[in-house]
Amino acid sequence: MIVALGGGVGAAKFLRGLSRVIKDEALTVIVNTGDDITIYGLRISPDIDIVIYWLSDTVDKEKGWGIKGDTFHCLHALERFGLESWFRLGDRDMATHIYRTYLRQKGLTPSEITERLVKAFRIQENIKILPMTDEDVETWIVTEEGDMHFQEYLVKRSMKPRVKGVFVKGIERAKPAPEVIETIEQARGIVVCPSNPIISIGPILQVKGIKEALIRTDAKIIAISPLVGGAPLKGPADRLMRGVGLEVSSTEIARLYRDFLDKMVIDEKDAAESLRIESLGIEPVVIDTVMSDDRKAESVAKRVLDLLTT
Ligand code: FO1
Repeated sequence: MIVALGGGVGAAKFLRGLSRVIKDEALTVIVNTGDDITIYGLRISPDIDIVIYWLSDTVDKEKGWGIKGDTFHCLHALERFGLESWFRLGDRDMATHIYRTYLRQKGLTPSEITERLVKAFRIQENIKILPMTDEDVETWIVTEEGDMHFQEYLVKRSMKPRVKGVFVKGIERAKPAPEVIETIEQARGIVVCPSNPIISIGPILQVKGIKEALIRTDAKIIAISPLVGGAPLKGPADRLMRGVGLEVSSTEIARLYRDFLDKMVIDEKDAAESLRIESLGIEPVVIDTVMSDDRKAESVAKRVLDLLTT
């Protein structure tokens, strides 16, 4: 069994590639839920939904999130009542959030709801998606203009306020979701997806017991850096890393994962970092990590699978 940890568009693109090259081997994806937010009373779990939409080929590939061909009639109708509409929820995407909220009200856990969504979107039988925890957690950003939810910082404020820190509300009482720890212990290989180390992987590592399980497991662990040429292709990884006092580099990300990491895959443009990564006791692997289409995502995934075997 292969296990992947991730969240966000970079992870989902990679996982789509992996799902196409992994054949029948079991793949379990442990997904960040720190990006979750409640809007109009609906619980939205962007990282879970992004992975589901990519793996079921329903995603809007241009944006990287949401459903392809979606319309926004409901959102426009809500604007009539004076409600804010900065978080662009499409009509079909809204159905996912209504269904999630309906099941939560019936008492189902996020893990149980995710399992139903995976079935409904007809994702390959060998793939399981687990939220990192069933407790509600939310990543907040400390900025010069006050604390705000990560989605407010990213989407409403377009990453403009200067970042001073990051915290995950509710993380102290978050237990790993069922199967998370066992899956890490039983895996033959683990991949840390090319995701933001602060707001996508960071919250997963803060859930009680997950980091310890990664240190304990016999599985080989490989991370793929989300940086290309020392910067993220999209998103706030550089602003957030700088904001919490880190250097923006793949070496710094390797350092964050050094307690459990065996190999670090970095982009060709960052090849010069190889020696620094090696000096951390982590094997650097230099490839073209840019996944601009399915074929390139498959080729990155194939290389990572080979690295887990050798
Ligand atoms: N990202 C945006 O930049 N703007 C949006 O309006 C937006 C809406 C949205 C709705 C549902 C969903 O599942 C994701 C959505 N995202 C949007 C993406 C999301 O904010 C982030 O990409 C992830 O949280 C990063 O992991």
